[in-house]
Amino acid sequence: MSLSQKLFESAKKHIPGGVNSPVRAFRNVDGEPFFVRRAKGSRIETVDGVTLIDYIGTWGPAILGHAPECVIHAVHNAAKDGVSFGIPNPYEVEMARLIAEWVPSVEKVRMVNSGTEATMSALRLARGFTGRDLVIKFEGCYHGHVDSLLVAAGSGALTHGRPDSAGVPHALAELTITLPFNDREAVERVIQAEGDRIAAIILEPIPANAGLFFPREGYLEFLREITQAHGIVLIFDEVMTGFRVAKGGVQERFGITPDLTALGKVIGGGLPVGAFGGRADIMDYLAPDGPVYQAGTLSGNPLALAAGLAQLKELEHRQGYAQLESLGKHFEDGVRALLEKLGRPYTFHRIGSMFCLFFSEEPVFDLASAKRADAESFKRFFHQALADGIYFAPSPYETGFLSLAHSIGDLDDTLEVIANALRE
Ligand code: KE4
Repeated sequence: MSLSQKLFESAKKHIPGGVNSPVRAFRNVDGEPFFVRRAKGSRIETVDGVTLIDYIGTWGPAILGHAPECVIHAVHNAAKDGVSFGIPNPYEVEMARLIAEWVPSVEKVRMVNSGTEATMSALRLARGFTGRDLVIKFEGCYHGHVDSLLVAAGSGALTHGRPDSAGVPHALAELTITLPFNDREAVERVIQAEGDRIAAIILEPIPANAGLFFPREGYLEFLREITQAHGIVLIFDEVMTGFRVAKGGVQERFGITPDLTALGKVIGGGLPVGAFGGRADIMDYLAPDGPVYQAGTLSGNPLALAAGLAQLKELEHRQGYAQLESLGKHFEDGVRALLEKLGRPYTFHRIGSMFCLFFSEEPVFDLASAKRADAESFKRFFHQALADGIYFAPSPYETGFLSLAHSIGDLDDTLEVIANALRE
């Protein structure tokens, strides 16, 4: 029995499913998780001494690679002066200024401790600001474990949602309308029917939690226009894409200005951080100035913000986005050449340092098309790649990440492993 197996048996005694977040349990690949001892750069080392090239990067935060010196140094330095205050501290002012500078749609921002808190708070704020109750979300978009957003599509395209998790009251799920992504008519029909009751539309502008797929030409612009016309708050959930696909996220790449943005992952440098921000007239509805309550003991934690600031500054200093694009292009060219050579016309998506290989020969543009990919082929591919030293996400409904620590050699070694895994 490996040490990972022993640890997993022990973990299951006191942790539900043996994990502190479900995706880590490897259920989507009929497997059991390994346990990590340490991580550095592009590599992780398991407790059994196996080294793997990591393409998850703790689900997005490790954009510089694991344990970058700048982050370690910043956390060490900050910790010497105290690990938590619950009192305003200079790191908060600096982080708010940096976010407002990098993400022009953000005039004011509040720090929280996770992406879930960011989207949950943005939703409550939109409801408080508009005085309306309904929200629209999209199938395949994941916004954290927020009750109002763990809602599946109703039976018909127009009907209100039903809970997508036990514990979410029907009465609450009813206030969420879940629509297919990239379907303009569905949005038009709902807004025509109930536009004056809708507080917000929330979406991942590039969905990355059902694999990675893209908005159709003009779709984001359409959502911006129709929400503007009906006084509906447009919320971009950029927890994954913010500071990842560009300094200013998807909204910079597509030139769209949402009313509110949820952020997380990269801005914490691996420590627990989320944020939500946007139009000052909306943000000023938050307590203590306004009537919408939102709070957090560890919000603006000095260690977490020191880590995030160090990571963001290093990213800018190294002109990281140009490098990530170059690494991503090299990887994409390699994968596409492989798929061609092996006669596997699978759908491969990439934007910057985010990528996803669908085991499907069809176009993927929403959850339904993503679900038509072959999950069994993915499972075999995942386990073969892992056996050959490459750690991809243990689910076909996730996105892979490159970091500045991935070398061309890493990518070329990975391409050889992919070729072998595709032949299985
Ligand atoms: P957290 O509460 O997990 O920090 O963030 C929730 C969240 C919100 N919005 C988007 C777009 C997200 O991708 C996430 C979390 N992403 C998943 C990965 N697909 C986190 C991994 C996990 O759940 O363990």
